Amino acid sequence: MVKFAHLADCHLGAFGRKPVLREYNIKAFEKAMNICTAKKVDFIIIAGDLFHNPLPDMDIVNRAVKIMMEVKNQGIFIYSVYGSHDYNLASASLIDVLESAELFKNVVKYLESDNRLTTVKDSSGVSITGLSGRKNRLEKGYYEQLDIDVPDGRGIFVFHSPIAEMKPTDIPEKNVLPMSFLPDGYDYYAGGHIHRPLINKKDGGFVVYPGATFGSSYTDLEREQQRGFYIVEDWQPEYVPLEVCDIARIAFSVDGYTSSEVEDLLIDKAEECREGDVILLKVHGELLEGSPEDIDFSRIIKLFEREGDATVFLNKNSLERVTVDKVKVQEDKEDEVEKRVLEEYGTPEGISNEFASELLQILKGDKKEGETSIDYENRIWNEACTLIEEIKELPQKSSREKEKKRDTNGPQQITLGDYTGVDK
Ligand SMILES: [Mn+2]
Repeated sequence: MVKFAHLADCHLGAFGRKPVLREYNIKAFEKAMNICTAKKVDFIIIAGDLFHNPLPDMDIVNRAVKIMMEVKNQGIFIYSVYGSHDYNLASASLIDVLESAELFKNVVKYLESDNRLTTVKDSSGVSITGLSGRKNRLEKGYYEQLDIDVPDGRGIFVFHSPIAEMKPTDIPEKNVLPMSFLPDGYDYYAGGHIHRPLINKKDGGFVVYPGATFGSSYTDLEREQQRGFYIVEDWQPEYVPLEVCDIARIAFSVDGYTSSEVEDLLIDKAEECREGDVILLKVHGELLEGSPEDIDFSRIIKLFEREGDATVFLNKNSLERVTVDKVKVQEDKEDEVEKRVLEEYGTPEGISNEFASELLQILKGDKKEGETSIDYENRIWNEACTLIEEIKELPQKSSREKEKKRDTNGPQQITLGDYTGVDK
């Protein structure tokens, strides 16, 4: 009777600028590997996004290698595919390096020349076939032309893509793959990419997303859900929860309060709050009077931290000052909406609509395949600075304020604001 573990989306190295969360993340992985060893699984499948970047920090790599080495020394093999985060088109990814070191086996045996996907056989007799995930669902083309040697006997298909029939509502519709894309004839479909546990069936086989072992973004942590992986015994998946810390989620609406009232209320809340190793504090809504800058958030955070017993993450992205005048525009295209808003709302003195629109285009730029978050932020930042430099002779109130803000708070401000989607 075969027994294997199925994990995905470990994202080791995520929360690069938040060491406490980065540590919980790798702890969750370590715990999962220890459970796999204790339960004596035959092998382990990691369905993509083992690492958060194609080339993660070396201290994370070192820890991950040690953890996986122990598993290997118990005679347990790890099989993996690339995820959208650890795939690197331009050069080798760490996954390739670790495969060369025989720490695990990449099961994507794909021959580009004839779109042929072959299978890897584990010593238990189970065949494992895999296909990687790519950024922006570039793997879709592979599925469309795929030619697979469906294995005789028991087989597992490993993939890293969102399946339309299992898609949670907050994942965008575009680029999901229909379940019919998954090749027929497998006993188990080991999925990755969706960061929450989901289970379905295709013919006789289970289609499973174990979800993230911890999570890779604040959005992940904000979701109240289980975190863990599956152990599949005799083809029946059983969920194994992983708990490494208590997360307290506090949402506070400022609607109807002035900025000074909000400060007092949050201080009271902080004094009452006694729970959570990690506190996600979300302050949202529209102030009755005053501006978000009037609120002393650093003092509030210190109080919530309870002298270091908790780590606090503040999200005040949807906190607004008293509305000036809401602009109403109705256009079909995104570009047209932006253009109309700029026309109607206007820009600060000395800033032309053309400049504002150019800057907006830069700030909206997508992350490139294989680009790390830090490289991405730096590139966008540099492109924006270049544009700002170009019009330096003009009065530069808004851009200078921005520079000042960045100097004092560092790029962390940007990361805190990163609430976009599962896989950013
Ligand atoms: Mn992922």
